[in-house]
Amino acid sequence: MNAVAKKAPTDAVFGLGATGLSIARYLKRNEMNALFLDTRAEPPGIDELHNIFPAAKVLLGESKLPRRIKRIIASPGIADTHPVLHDARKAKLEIISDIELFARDAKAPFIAVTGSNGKSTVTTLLYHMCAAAGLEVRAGGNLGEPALDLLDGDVPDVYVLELSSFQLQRTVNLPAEVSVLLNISRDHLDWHRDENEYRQSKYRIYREAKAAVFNRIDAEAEKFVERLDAVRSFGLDEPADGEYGLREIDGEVFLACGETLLLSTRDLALFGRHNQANALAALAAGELAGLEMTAMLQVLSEFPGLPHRMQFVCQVGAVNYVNDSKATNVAAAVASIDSVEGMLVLIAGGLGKGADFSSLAAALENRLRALVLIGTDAQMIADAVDTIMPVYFARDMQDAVEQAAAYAQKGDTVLLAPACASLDQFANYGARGDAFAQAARGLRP
Ligand code: UMA
Ligand code: ADP
Repeated sequence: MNAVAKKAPTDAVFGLGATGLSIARYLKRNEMNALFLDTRAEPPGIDELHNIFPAAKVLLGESKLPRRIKRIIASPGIADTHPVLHDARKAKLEIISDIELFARDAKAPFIAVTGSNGKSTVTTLLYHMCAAAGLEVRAGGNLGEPALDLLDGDVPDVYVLELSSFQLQRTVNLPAEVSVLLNISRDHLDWHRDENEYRQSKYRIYREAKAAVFNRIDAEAEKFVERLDAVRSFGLDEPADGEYGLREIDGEVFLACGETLLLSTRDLALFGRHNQANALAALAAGELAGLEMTAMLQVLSEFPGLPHRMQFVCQVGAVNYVNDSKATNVAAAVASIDSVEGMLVLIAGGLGKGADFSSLAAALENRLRALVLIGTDAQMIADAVDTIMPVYFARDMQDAVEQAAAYAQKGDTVLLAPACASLDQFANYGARGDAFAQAARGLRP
């Protein structure tokens, strides 16, 4: 054992999922030690942790604050109400996210992206735009590759980080080169104390930002960016000078900056109105980051979107099957419903995270052939949309797709847009989308 390892650790790493392991690797690279804890008896990262720190002290299933700890680096999935974090706050310990460590150590500028919906799409667009403009770029954070892993290896020209409200809430200093807040709608009320706390954690992205992109429909966001010189807004209305928005000329709709037409929405590879907003936000952020417009427009004309986001799966018996498993909250599901033309059979349900499902009813009015519900909060959705008929319940995804196929008529779309998290029935939204696609491809015309 070396001298570093012998010292009692003063850091506790809470959570042994993807983030916890990236923190362990980061501490190892920096010759720091820590104590590790996870509420589960068999957390997913335990074997990998032992590879990184063979002699690590690990407390499993623990709900007591370890002694002699000065700081807790907490994984995003653990809510602030957890007794360990509650006691840590009482003891005035520092509680930080992996993003705080990233921001302290990053040797290249970073663009930070948050929002209730569209984060992954915009983060990925910006990644491709930076690459197309000739920059060395690495992207991650909530997107998948944990932020601290991005610090391993050569320093790029720029990082692009997708940030969740959980990560932002525990980040003290975030001096992003450009901060982007796409939109805010109700979500994660099973983690945040209330909607206001959730909103404030999103606005937090602007606090130390050097430049900012905000959505024009959010008047509160505008107040947070007033102090900055370099600000761009985006929206789906007509843009004023220096703003990003949509302009209609002879029935054709263009992405535009002020009076300048940039790209016809027909040439945008992404699909749906919400993705026009995402494209505009990415252009605004790219401009503030100094990217060339031609390179950015090229990306917009080619990037077809990420898997499980409005992904066409197949056509069976003249019915289209579309996988939007990533629509994990109500606003996202409404955006998907609005993006589909014609009548639809909607498959929804899962873990509702304390959502209010009533706005689904308005979006589905005169559009719905049938609603097929799955998962824990199926009944809650049925109760909230009781003006909508007909509603059916399914045992699992296979059953849901088979029922949907039976209710769909020629020309309809069967849309998976669950408005819920997947974790009651699947490992993640990807597994849910795969189950939908597999069931749809297995249908007989
Ligand atoms: N958990 C426990 N006990 C623990 C620690 C975690 O039960 O001691 C549970 C959590 O409650 C949660 C699950 O384990 O249900 C995963 O939590 P985690 O914090 O360990 O998650 P990671 O594996 O580190 O993944 C996290 C993000 N997940 C969450 O914030 C829940 C991933 O975003 C992200 O890609 C990854 O860090 C790398 O940065 C996923 C996500 O669902 C895609 N994010 C939410 C969203 O987008 O809506 C915010
Ligand atoms: P996030 O990373 O924030 O979850 P994604 O880019 O993965 O966002 O998109 C997830 C889902 O959210 C999409 O499948 C779509 O249903 C919806 N969505 C995407 N962008 C927007 C937007 N700008 N406004 C509303 N809904 C959106």
